[in-house]
Amino acid sequence: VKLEVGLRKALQNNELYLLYQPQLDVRSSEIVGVEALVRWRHPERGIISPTEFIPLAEETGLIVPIGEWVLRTACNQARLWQGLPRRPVRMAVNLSAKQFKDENLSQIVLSALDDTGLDPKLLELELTEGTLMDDAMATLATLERLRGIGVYLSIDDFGTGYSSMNYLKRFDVRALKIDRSFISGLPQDSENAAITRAIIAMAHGLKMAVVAEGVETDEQLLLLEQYGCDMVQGYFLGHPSSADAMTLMLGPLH
Ligand code: G
Ligand code: G
Ligand code: MN
Ligand code: NA
Repeated sequence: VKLEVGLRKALQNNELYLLYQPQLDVRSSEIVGVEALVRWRHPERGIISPTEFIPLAEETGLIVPIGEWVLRTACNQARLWQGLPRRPVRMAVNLSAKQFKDENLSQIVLSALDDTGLDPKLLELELTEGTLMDDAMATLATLERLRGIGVYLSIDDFGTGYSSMNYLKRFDVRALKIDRSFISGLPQDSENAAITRAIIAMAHGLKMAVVAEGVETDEQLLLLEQYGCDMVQGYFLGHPSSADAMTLMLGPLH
């Protein structure tokens, strides 16, 4: 209860902030995207992880205003990076189920894009299998509206939920993010290797790109390159970092 009271005030007290983790294109080794990850600087308890407060935000409905703040802050940052003398980076934002089911979602996304001037194709919305499959008919309509805006859609934590292949082929989604639990045992774990290869083959067959999450070693990166994985994200490529640190990492291309 105490944490909930604090979370209600966290937004107005400026206690939330975003970190950004790079996503690299495997072939070019360039940073092609970043994922925004929220943190809470609690006045007494210090930094609180989203694994602790996002579920609370979901339960209380606070996820809607918090999610809107995340979206606007991330779009604003991406708009700044859009002006760098290099290829612009896509900004990935995690959407929770409550946000996805909010009837105002497309309005919220549109106004975040309009107010910041960010190119819609530079905004990626990450959805989980659970969010998408819960009410697949409603999902089809929502995805269509979001695709109409021109944003890039991806499925996060892929492989950990319950995806219907029948709907997967009908969802207009651009990328699958392989959950890090499948990557962590590579290259030794032959079962995870088989699953990873199968997800990559399926995604490519459906004309989707694949991002491997949780890449922590050069061996994993090499293996994923051999498997034809398109993009990688993880501590080996870069930890979640402040906007300033990420600006330095992005730098000019040449
Ligand atoms: O950054 P970290 O690995 O601690 O994130 C833990 C979990 O919190 C991940 O599942 C991540 O998707 C989720 N998360 C991080 N930032 C956000 C956010 O802005 N919105 C939502 N809904 N989830 C987030
Ligand atoms: O569920 P989602 O994929 O959005 O979660 C992203 C979370 O994964 C972030 O909180 C981030 O801190 C964490 N993360 C990112 N890279 C790595 C990694 O290489 N290893 C581990 N263990 N966690 C990672
Ligand atoms: Mn994510
Ligand atoms: Na994930």
